[in-house]
Amino acid sequence: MDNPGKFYITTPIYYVNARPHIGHTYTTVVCDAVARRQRMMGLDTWFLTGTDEHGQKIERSAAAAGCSPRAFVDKIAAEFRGLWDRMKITYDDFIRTTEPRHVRGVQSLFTRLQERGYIYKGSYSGQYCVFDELYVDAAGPGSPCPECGRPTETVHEENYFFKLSAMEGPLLQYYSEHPDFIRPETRRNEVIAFVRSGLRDLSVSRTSFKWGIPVPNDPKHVIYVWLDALANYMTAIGFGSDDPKDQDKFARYWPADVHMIGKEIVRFHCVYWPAFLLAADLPLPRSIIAHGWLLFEESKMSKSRGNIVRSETILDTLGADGLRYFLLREIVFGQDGSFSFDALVQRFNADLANDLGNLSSRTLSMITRYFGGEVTYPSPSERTSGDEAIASLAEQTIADFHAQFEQFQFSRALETAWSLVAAVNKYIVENEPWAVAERDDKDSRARLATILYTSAEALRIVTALAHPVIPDATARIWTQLGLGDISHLDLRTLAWGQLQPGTRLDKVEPVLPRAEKSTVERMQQMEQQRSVESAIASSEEPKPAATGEGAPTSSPGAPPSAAPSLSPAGGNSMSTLLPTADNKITIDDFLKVELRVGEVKVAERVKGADKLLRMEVDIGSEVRQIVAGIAKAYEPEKLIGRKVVIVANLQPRKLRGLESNGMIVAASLGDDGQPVLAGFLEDVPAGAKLK
Ligand code: ME8
Repeated sequence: MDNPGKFYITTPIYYVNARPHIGHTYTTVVCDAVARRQRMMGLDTWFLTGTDEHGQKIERSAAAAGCSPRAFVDKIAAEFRGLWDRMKITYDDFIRTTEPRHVRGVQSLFTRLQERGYIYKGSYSGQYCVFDELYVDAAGPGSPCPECGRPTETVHEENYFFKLSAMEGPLLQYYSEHPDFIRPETRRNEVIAFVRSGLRDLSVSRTSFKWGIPVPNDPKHVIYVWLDALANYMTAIGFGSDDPKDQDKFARYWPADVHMIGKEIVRFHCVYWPAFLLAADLPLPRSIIAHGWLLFEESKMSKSRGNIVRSETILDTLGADGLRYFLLREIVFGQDGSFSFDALVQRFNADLANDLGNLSSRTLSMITRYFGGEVTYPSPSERTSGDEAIASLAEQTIADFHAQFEQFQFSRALETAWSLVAAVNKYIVENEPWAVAERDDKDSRARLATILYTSAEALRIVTALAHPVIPDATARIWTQLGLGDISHLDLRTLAWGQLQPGTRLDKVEPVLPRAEKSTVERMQQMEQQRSVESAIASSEEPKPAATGEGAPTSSPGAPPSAAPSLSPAGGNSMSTLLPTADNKITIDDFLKVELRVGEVKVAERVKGADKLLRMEVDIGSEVRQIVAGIAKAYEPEKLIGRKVVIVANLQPRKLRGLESNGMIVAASLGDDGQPVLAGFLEDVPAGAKLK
């Protein structure tokens, strides 16, 4: 039944309880690069992404934001989609679990499992983690969830159960017969150990909330979010539809070739999902590939830790190619990798602006200058060993790049391609075409033509290979090479010597300009601004006590969070605001805090207190004296005239005998809480209120 010429790849469907960040972008870019390349390799490719929109977590986030779940999920799903469009993600479909096609498909899967005797009714009394939508065994009231550390809630529910215990043997047999089903090997071993340790039946319905897909014929229950969510991979391509066109599509693409996921959701994909499919007698996906985490300041970047970086910040400064290249080149696929703005800008400048950008602009402008913009004719007889070396390195690069990319070794594949770029740049320097051009004899002219042909042909090959990763810049280089639309390129036939002499170049323009030194600072400011905005506007939960977030058996265990947090510098924390039982404050509580823009008029050190600065801050209606613990991070002179955010309605308090009337808002970084003042990119007048 399988169609060998097709390739179906999926990302996880992302929760819409908060906005996307570069962790989500990472998985999506990896899948996009793979999908683009498979299309260029002639495969009938289908690339699916989407959003996971049901469950109590989302119901509560919507309530906290003061809107209906429907309005809430519509807004965040649109943000994901908009971001993927800006990132040049070529998804073929975007599934939302609130769509009728999905609801129908999930109900059909549920009924199928029921009819085959794998679902029965029972009851559960015990602890439940709302965040992970998980029942927690052997935990007393209020005890923390072993996955995320948040307090569990006690529930008594009548539920439908899936006979997961019956799937232990079939799963183990499947893993052993399909060694490539779970990759990498470490994850496979963890999963096998987990299943061997014994499986208990799984509750697959909930009555404690409403925001979900009703169980067929028993609408008091909604279907467990993970059964709902996992089914997206099939419902999006027509599972559960009566329409023959949908049925054809399902037959054409199922089973998926790759489910790409982060390592924290391995258990759901490698145990529950195949168990549901085996029970339903449906084909299993070919492979589930779990990558590592993007870390920021040593801990997993996640919305709940509050240490996220938004892709928009990078898109606004470096563009999609810069972020795409960095994610695939810098992070060794499968392992955890750190993100930093410094590393991002360094990579961008070194590899893209300098290496590829220079190769492209110098080669194409010399062809324009010396040969009127026509690709040159290499001399057939007088090839030097240097010319030969570039040609054979290029052939080797094509072979190695393909093999490495196929193995998901993106970083190595790009390293391979950039070795060719470096070799050609060196070749150009050594052969000095600009000096050869000075000599006006026939041999020199032939030599110049060969050097420029060799450089242009190598540029063409790197451009073709890198296209799935940096689609924009490569499409422009391709056009400038006179080759038209790169989307027609067939990667299978890529070989040395295909660039036709005589081809007319298009207008030559720089494609990858260097990022200025100030880019890092600009990005940091933008992130700061965005985190102030989202701390104020968001419905995101406060940070939990950090514990491991985990894969099946022993959790991979993130270290305790060293995440930056937003707090007023020098004292009280915002989290002391009237938290309710679930650690949330109401909008009314929030509105009690008066946040205003202030302009620093005077700033000076406080004698005998090396951390404190005394400031006079204009908040529109008056000038306030504020004492803040930011002296180690900021020179007083540099603060004069700076716009800051202050909490204006705090009771005055005395610090070193000085009355402080308000607090300045700052991010607090690292273990020593180094303050970074919140600010604005646009000009805002002193006194403006934040809300
Ligand atoms: O788990 N580093 O959704 P989610 C790398 N709805 N990848 C990261 C990351 C990080 N710091 N943070 C997130 C869910 N990701 C479920 C999935 S699928 C049927 C249901 C990526 O919004 C990574 O792919 O929490 C991870 O598995 C996924 O986003 C989790 O997204």
